[in-house]
Amino acid sequence: MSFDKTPGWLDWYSNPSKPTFKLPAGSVDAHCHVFGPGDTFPFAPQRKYTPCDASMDQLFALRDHLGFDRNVIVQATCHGADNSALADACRSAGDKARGVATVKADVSHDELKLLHDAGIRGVRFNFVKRLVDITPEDELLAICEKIAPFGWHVVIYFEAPDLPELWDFFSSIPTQLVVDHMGRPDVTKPIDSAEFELFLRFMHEHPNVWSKVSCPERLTTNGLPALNGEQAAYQDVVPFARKVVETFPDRVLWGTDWPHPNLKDHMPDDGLLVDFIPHIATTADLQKRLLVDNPMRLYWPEET
Ligand code: 0GY
Repeated sequence: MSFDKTPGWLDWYSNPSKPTFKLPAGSVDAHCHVFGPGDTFPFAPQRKYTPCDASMDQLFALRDHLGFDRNVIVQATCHGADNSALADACRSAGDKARGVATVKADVSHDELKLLHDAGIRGVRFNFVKRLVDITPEDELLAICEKIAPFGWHVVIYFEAPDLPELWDFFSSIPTQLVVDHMGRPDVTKPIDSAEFELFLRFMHEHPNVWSKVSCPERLTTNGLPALNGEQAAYQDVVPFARKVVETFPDRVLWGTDWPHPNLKDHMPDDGLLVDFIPHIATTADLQKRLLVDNPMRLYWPEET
């Protein structure tokens, strides 16, 4: 089946630079996606966007080019609850990939077992209204019960203004809970604004909550400033990500977010994104925890 991309769609960067920052051995890109290819793994009828293709082979080539050892591949909303492309990528990667799926409340134990055997270790609950029709909380809690026997965790994607109303529901989730992209802070607000303070309090009060300190290219309002010596790209995001890394060094993860769905003004060079890391994790110890120790503990516990 062939698909027409959403008008204005930006394709992933085909020739990323080699990062200057040398990733620690065993680093994990803990947030990335595969899209199709649409003729093999059709996009879901209920999707809110139609992307370009971004195959597992292209993802694995990027992994090797950037110097990562492993990937955590997150089901993208354009594939709905059909996890075929994700499971195929995880299986094909051998032990070098784990996955986070999207499932419905009526998913069976046998279906979950197949996903587990492919390498899936979590489910994603999405609260971003432009991406999904929101699933009722009772259905999400039913999913939590079904994944419990597998020891999976839950990944949540929401935007900062929605945290107050979601707080109680998130608090009721019994598993480890991983927040995508720091709960999407508004980086034009001060770092000590009530909104970001609430997010930090959420992490303080819930020892089961982790955060991906990913997506500066999505959170920035400056676009990509000219690189200037030691200056980081996406500088307006640096204080936020650095604060989370330094406050919760054992509960942070990092990922490229390749192939970067729904960016509107620019497509990042993934090599430059890797060069962002030492600006938010400023010591070798913090870098190793962010890129190796933490994702390994969550996704490959048998090897830690
Ligand atoms: C991300 C962010 C986005 C999209 C998705 O699954 C998705 O479609 O996650 C977004 O549009 O903000 O993490 O990839």
